[in-house]
Amino acid sequence: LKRVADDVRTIPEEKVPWFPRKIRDLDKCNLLITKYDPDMDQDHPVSVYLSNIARLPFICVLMTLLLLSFNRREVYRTLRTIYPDLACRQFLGGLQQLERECGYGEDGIPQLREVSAFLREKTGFQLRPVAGLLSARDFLASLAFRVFQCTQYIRHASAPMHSPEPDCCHELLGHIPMLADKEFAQFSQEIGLASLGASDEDIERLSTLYWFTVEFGLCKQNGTVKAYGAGLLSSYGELIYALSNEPEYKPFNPEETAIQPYQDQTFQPVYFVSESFEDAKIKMRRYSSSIQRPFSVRYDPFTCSLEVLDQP
Ligand code: NLE
Ligand code: FE2
Repeated sequence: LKRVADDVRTIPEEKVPWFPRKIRDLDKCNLLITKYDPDMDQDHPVSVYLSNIARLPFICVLMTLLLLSFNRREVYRTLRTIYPDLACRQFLGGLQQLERECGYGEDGIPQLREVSAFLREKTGFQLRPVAGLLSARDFLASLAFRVFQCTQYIRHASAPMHSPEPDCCHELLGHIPMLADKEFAQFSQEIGLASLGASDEDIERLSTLYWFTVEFGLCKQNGTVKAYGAGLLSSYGELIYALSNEPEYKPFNPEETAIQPYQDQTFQPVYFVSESFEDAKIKMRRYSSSIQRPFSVRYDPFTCSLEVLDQP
């Protein structure tokens, strides 16, 4: 989610970039970023996804890595055995509920509608299918409305343990259990609210923060470091790596984290560790309130719309 440069949709006469005000406006937050030219790079997983899999309806087949050669049960089982040691408490709680209520499991085939209904009951988050990678601005904007835009395609069967792009395994295993947690849901929405109408530079910093928290965040729990980032929780390879002695750890500090360069092709060389969820939330809130905008926004959960105060 670092695709920032080419995704501004500024209305010429206005200084503030356009942003959605009603949940319905999210129909316009659909700017897709093409990172690979399918004509140039026929073998890249994205080309394969886009050429066939993404066109399927949202049959959210959990871990359908077995597409060609891989055993989905094996993957679910492998990840499932390391979760109790490496995943944070909130994730484990969410996953257990999803196993009970939404058909998560070695043989499970969770459906978008079911999982979305589950999340709405837990935290008010809902899922919305998206055909590919969204621009950072559009993706973050949807979080402001507690809408999570989910990819539908499935990772390339040749690399089941780590996919460079998000896919439905990543959404279902990495993000959904976390979004069932109230505090985490709030954290996610607040990043979204901070992004509305922000400058390109602020969007870049917020998406970097999103990257190192929601995607690759670590936090301390009972004196041990655990994973809460979805990019880790959906990748057996990187989850093991992130909690080994190999990578560098830095304390989560939004000012510093926001400008840390990152790449999205392989494991991260550095991870940011927060003292707790609460701590991350407080620091993030402080950071967000320092972002300069000529107005402020308040979300009205009854109408699923924003009140914009002190408009220019
Ligand atoms: N590396 C993750 C995975 O293999 O599931 C996806 C990361 C998406 C940002
Ligand atoms: Fe993600």
